[in-house]
Amino acid sequence: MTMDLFESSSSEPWVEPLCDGAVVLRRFARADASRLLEAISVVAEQARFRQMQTPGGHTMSVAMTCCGDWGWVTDAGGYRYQQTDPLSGEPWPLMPAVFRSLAAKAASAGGYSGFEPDACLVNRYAPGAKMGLHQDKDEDDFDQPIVSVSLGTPAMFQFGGARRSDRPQRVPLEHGDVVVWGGPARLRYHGVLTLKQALHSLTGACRYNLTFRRAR
Ligand code: MD3
Ligand code: FE
Repeated sequence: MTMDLFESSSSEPWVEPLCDGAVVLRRFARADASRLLEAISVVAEQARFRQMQTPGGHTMSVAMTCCGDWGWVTDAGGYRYQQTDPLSGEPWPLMPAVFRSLAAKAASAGGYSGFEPDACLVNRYAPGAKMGLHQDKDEDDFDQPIVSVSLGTPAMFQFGGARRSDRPQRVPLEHGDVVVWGGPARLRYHGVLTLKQALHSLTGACRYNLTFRRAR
């Protein structure tokens, strides 16, 4: 096989710079995907997926759970991180080792060495679910990056500017793609368009997204 043919058929991850402070690590998590999905099941046995209420009283279409020292919640009282699952009153499940190591590996590859997340939000999208444009600003230190891992069916990510009114770019995200957001990209508006009907061999009709954060 020639080098050209070899390269064009390679399934090795590749890097796509998105903007100053953000990179997409295409397929970076594929080799770990089945272990990550198994770990999601273990987390969800202890803290089940739930559709939270926004402070305005709407039910989110995305189902969520959390693991690590801090979990992100929303209800009539607002958006916040807390150390216990409001459904059980128990601490959130421990962050699985495979989550921790992938997050650190990806952050390093994206230019942020020494990333030690204390929170992981696990989002589950069924067909029809979406996430409107928002900023992630409930964390204490915006100098810490966020690492996001997509698993399952493909989604169209929206990536805006510093203001909600800045017209967003569209970035397709598929199984195993990892995005590292830091520095000047950390507070940019972002969201996910309505998930289309599709099937993935490991997740069925669902898309999962893990976001690793340093909450405190
Ligand atoms: C850009 N999740 O959970 S991850 C979220 O696919 C969230 O479920 C989306 O936004 C999802 O808060 C998108 C990508 C992402 C995460 C954090 C960011 C993009 C970001 C922070 C700043 C800029
Ligand atoms: Fe977000």
